[in-house]
Amino acid sequence: MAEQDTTEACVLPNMPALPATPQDLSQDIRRYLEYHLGRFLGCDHFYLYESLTYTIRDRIMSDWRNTWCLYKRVGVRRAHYLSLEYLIGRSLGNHLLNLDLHEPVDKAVKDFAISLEEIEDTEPDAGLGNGGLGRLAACFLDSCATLGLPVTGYGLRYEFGMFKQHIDNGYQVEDPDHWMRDGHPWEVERPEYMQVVKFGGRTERHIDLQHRAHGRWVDTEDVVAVPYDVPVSGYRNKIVNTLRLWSATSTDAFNLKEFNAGDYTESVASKNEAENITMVLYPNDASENGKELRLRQQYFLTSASLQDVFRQWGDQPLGEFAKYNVFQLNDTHPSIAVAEMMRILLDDPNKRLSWNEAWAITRQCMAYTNHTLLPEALERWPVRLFKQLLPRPLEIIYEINARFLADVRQHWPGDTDRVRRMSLIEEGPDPQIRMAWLAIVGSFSVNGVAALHSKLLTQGLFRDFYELWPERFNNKTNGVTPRRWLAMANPELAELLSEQLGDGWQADLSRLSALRPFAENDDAAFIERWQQIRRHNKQRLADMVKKETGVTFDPSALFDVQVKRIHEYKRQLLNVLHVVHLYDRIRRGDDGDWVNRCVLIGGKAAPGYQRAKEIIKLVNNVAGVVNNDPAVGGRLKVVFLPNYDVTKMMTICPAADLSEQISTAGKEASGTGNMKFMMNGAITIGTYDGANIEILDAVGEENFFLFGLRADEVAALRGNYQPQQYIEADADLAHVLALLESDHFSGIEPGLFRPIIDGIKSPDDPWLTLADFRSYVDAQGRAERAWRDQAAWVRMSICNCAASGGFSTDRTIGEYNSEIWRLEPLITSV
Ligand code: 26W
Repeated sequence: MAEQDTTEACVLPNMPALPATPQDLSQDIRRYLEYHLGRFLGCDHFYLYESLTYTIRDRIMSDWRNTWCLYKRVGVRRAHYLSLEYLIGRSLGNHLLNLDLHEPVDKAVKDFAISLEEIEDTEPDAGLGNGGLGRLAACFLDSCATLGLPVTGYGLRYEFGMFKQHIDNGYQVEDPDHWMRDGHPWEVERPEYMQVVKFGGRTERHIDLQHRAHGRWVDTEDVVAVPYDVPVSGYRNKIVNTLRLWSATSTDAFNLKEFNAGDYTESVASKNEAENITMVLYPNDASENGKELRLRQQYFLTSASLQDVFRQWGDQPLGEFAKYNVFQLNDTHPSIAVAEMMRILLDDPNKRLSWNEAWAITRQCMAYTNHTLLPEALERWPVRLFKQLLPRPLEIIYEINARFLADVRQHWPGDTDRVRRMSLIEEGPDPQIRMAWLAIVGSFSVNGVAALHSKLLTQGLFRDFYELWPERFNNKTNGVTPRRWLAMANPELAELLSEQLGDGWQADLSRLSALRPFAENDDAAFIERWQQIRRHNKQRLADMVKKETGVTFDPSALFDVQVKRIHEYKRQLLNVLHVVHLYDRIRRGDDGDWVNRCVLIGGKAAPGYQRAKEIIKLVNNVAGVVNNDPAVGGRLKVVFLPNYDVTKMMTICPAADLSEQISTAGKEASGTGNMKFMMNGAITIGTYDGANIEILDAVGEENFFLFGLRADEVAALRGNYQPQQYIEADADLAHVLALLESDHFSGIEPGLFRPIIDGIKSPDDPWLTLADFRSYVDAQGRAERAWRDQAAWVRMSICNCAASGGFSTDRTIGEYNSEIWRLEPLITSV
């Protein structure tokens, strides 16, 4: 198909919006169901979901095109968000909220003898991400659209998203998530904008007719990238931005060559090899083990996206490119963009810029966000893999490095150690490319995701670079979108907020601060409503827990929740130690003033992360014993909730009383679950880490259960950590460990938890779990005292919600825009 640009569409007469009365909607649903899908009343609910989605998508289309046309006007500066992950979850409810269509659709679907809720429940989660980083990307897109910013998301259209987790005999089992098996009705395929991405081959030097030297990348194996666009609607502002997801397929030419040579099977096999690139999301959220396919994914996304942006740029002067385009790199995963941008500017026959010209443009339009300080999560790729897969980008990286190190030598003459530290290439028997260094060198902005994290970056990991270019480094504290995490997840609270604050808080969350007087003045009617709403939310969660695990949660108990990826640094183990301590207290009869508590833990373990999987098994075994011990009598309940995902969080976060944010200080870059809980009125029990610190600042120490070592104390303790001392000094801790060691929770498999116990008792435990035990248990005690005074607890709950206004991604994106992107918001006539 000939390449064409939607600019043409923009000169066509305006596309009128379709009417959206319940009758119109009902008619369209029926037409899609019967005339398009060939299904009839009484069919599987998924077809009703599909018909309704097409009906809604039709109502998005005109705004989508108009937004696109606004972008395409001359002089609009645009941002491109590059991310390997978008953890979107469901979309139907989100668009209904944004377009204000909930009511008419609710009425329309009555004609089909089904509730809107039932239809919504058939939508599979788009789980194209692992955890915090991927969900942040989805919240960012929501805020960009709501703020009217011309931002396009670029990502991969994984055939298989984040695996589904089920629990078998207490162990995690992974099932493939074929989320698009029945189709993905939100997307629009745009084959006319496909791009070709090169791999393999070799490089040549070449001088063109204008005597310009440049590289040539030849004998490559090419893969075609086909874009699928997903609409991203803004909140009631007629803006619809685009998430463009690339799907890999083999090139016709490539196939044809082998096909003509008579090798049918080879040609089909190579098609598979190409399509493998977007087959599956890598389910690791912290460590990557140099897998070739992962590097292919990174380059595929980056190259296709950059080529797409240059296609749109057309033949406008390249000297102007950086004035109108900025790329935000979501961690180092797409950081090869620095080399790819150089390659395009140097080698493309229509560009062929000099090195200095190309470098100036590249550096002016790249910005990089770091999401982790964990050394094992820092990406390094073996040079040998690059040589084989991406020989031309590798040459460019070498050249960037040579020029950069010359600057370093000039800045610090004779400091060879610094040169070694700062080199983009880590020397050794198997030299590695340091992707974070490449991202920093090639960017004008480098940011962390919470104040502490950004500070630690400049003092530790990125110190040398900070000393060289202090002006590049900045902080952008994360947020979450209040549309999904408050308006949709907590409809009853949303109604109360609208009654009391007026509509508008959804797009201006700072208005929540007006709630504080209700707490301070002990407004009885308001407090009663608040409690009633929380009670309903807790009942909904209890129903889900019952359905998923068979365990009964009593909504009058304290709901104590920790949901996030399973990782040692997040210290689910510390939580388990506390649970075992509570259980031990019951057994010892130390149960005066008892607070009934329901503990919920959920999250996925990376399939290759053995220790994380053992932790899941431990939680399940402890749950089995505690829930069935008659001595407990229901006063303590524990569950591991299987398959924690975006949709489950929408039921969980409005129902939690206590939000567990208990990472080893200095390890959690920000956390974003902490913000979802706070916004919905949960109180945090947490360490002085990540965005917890800013949550604490906003809500005040009296409304937060703070405990544990600080980041500097953690650093100081390391090296002379003596866990045995904590055990000897603390009878409660000794009891807990004795109970674990006695195989009380592993009776039929003695010694099962030995590795876990040895880990936390080791002086080498990097997470210093036992060092924070006493302080954690004390904080839990403070939480229980607060809980016993329900009136005081509700006040704290309201204060948390009231203080959460700053944790909207609208605030975060506002800062990205004013300090990094500098885009003009698009104005529409609403
Ligand atoms: C190499 C594979 C890989 C994949 C993902 C390495 C690292 C990652 C991410 C950095 C993991 C992640 O999701 N990080 C989280 O990002 C959130 C959004 O900024 C933060 O809130 C979390 O604290 C951080 O752990």
